[in-house]
Amino acid sequence: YPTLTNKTYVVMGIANKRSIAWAIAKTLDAAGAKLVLTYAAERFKSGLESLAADLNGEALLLECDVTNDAAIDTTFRTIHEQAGPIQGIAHSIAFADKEALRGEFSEMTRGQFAQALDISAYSLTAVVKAAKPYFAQDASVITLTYLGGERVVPNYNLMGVAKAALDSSVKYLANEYGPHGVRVNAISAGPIRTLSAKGVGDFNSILSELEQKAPLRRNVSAEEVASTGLFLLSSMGSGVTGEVIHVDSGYHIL
Ligand code: 0WD
Repeated sequence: YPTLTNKTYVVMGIANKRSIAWAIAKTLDAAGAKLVLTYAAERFKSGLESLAADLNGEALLLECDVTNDAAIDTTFRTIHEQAGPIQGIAHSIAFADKEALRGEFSEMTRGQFAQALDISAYSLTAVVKAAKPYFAQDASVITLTYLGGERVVPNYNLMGVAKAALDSSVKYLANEYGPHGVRVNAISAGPIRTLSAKGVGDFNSILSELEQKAPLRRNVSAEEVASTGLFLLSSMGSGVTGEVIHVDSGYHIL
């Protein structure tokens, strides 16, 4: 592992121990990083506190609802005050009404569309913008995306459109922030059983299809996603920006 001692990393989107963001936090912690963990709402706080107690380092825990610009600004100002320059951010946040993640794509409403795109795509730009004054030199940002944004995956529906917007945002942000020394990349994870995944209709079929057909003939773990995250967030990934790396047992090549 590269050494991240004394470097501050912000991990956003831990709902519980199954969250991909939690695997990323553990991996960064193992590499010696100073962690800031943000959670969406008060109800996640105590769960996160007990998870964070298992980390080697002492993490700073802050509430940050990404639908609220003032909350995002306050969060990043506080992070800078309490933890110094930000070396990296892992954005692992998405939301869509689960009624829009099954059945016919066009049955979704304008309101469901706006909410999903706001939380799952716009929030990345909102976060990067708020962090701009506080980035360390050679900072790195990652987000989590999914193949359903590149092509049709049954039931992924509205979230597919949100991921397409997210993937495109990664490219525009990478281009804008590159001259400031900030890299922006996405990891396209294979299906992993988490709270969010439960919202996707017939998620089990997506898992078994990958297991049967992907080159590696098995599903991926959150830890495998996290180690690619460590690569992108550390100096090991220093030449990489605007990229989507698939951690999906190779399924996307089919
Ligand atoms: O198969 C999977 N699990 C995959 C997930 C495959 C490929 C990509 N991903 C993506 C997801 O789309 C998401 O972007 O990975 C990211 C993390 O998802 P996860 O780890 O699978 O799911 P989960 O543990 O539920 O974390 C997502 C969290 C939310 O949890 P809830 O259950 O409350 O939706 O996103 C956060 C929240 O913690 N979140 C918010 N954070 C701040 N403000 C907000 C918000 N308004 N809304 C949701």
